[in-house]
Amino acid sequence: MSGNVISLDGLSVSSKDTLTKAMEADGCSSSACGSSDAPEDMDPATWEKVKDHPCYSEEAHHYFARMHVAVAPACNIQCNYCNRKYDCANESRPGVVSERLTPENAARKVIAVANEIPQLSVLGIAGPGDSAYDWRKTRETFRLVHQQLPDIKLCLSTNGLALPEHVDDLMDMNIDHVTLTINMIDPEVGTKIYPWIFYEHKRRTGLEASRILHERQMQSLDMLHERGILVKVNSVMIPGINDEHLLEVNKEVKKRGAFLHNIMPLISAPEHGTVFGLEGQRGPTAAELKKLQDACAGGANLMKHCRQCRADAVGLLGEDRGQEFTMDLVPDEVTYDPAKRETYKEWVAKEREDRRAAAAVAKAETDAAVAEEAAPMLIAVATKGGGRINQHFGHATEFQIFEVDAKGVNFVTHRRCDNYCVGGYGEEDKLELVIKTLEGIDTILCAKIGDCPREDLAAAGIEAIQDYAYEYIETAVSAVYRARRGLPAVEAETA
Ligand code: CLF
Ligand code: SF4
Repeated sequence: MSGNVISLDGLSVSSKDTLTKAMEADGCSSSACGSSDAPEDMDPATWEKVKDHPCYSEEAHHYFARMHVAVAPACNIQCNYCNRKYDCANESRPGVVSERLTPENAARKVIAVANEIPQLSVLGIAGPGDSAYDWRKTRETFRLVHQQLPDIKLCLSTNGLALPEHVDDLMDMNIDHVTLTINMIDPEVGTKIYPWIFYEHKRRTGLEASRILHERQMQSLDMLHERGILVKVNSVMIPGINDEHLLEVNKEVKKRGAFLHNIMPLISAPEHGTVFGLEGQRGPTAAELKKLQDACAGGANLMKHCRQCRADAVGLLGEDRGQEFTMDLVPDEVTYDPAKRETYKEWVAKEREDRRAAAAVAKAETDAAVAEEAAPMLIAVATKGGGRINQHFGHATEFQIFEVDAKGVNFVTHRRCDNYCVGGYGEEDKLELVIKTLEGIDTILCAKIGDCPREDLAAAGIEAIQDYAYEYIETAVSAVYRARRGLPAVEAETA
């Protein structure tokens, strides 16, 4: 087996330590949202905007982290899936936070995180209310952060109702990533999602509320697109309410120039205290979500690696290190030290080229050797990031799912599961949950796995393989596929 062990060549000793620590930090990383396009698939200016943004580039999410600061508590609409009073550190969904920050504290926290997490590339403001409605705080936070860390990308997420008034400010601040949450383009559908909005000093309900919201969202999208700001549209998939309608939304936002469309499953439970949760409105199954995503092929590019982050999330997508950076742990005085981030960026530039080259070799060989009609395989991967198979099965709280066939290896989605192995001791019921999570999966690739879980997985028809530990995901997935099809192994070049 060729060993593509992560290459730290070119880093100083202290930087290697930092990097190794970062790569081995607890918590699972990765999964996906963002364009899967590579530099050759887009114009250089767009690539420059997305290449280090973990949400806008599927490739970047293996290497770069985002953080959110919860500076914008006020919101101007009510969504039936939102209750901002609910807070649980183990809960991970938009609108949920543990502590709200002033712009000054937020800027201090960003510096503290940037000094500790070299992967940090983006600061996002995603609530816990609406970043455009609570604009004064959002703008001041961005101003303070940009003053001290000019290379951090600024990003915001909004429902769009208050955005048109602030688009010129966005241009002045060089903000080139905005997420608009658009759940409908038909106000009739909107009446089932939004009980009210607050607009022009007045609370509005029913069809009037949804019509105004729709018009303002379309206006926001048009204004951003005209100005060259990349727009990602987030839509919450709500079975029986807007699931089929989201096909129309996908077409419309593509027509209006959205860069990406991120269709997210509704997260709904009675204990969240939301209208939908209390009414028993269910979220979609993984299969329903995939069916909708497949049906959207040909429309706006889909992001499939979204982790539905908390409004105070910190770290690689899929991990949340927010509890390491609560304000009581952030020093009163922090000075930004760019050295670690600069070293990390240099390392990533080399590493992603190596990875791309290795994946291209594997793909070309597979294309040439595998019959078109060969059935695809679904392979789950345990990873902490870096595009490598580098996580112990028992430590994985989610798996990245790849589909491989004669056309190549593609990231499909991530599946979350409980951490069945706590403190090194397996718990049978949690393993059962993991096995359920992996339904339909043929093979799992991980850095290590014990005999007991391996046997239980085998009994469920899932083969667990640790022979590709620390190799690139795509090359390993391709190798497994070739082996299953009885094709000779490809000796990929080592990094
Ligand atoms: Fe945050 Fe959103 Fe910016 Fe990313 S998240 S404001 S674009 S920096 Fe990313 Fe999190 Fe999904 Fe959002 S994974 S919820 S898509
Ligand atoms: Fe909650 Fe966001 Fe909807 Fe406001 S726009 S109600 S913060 S989900």
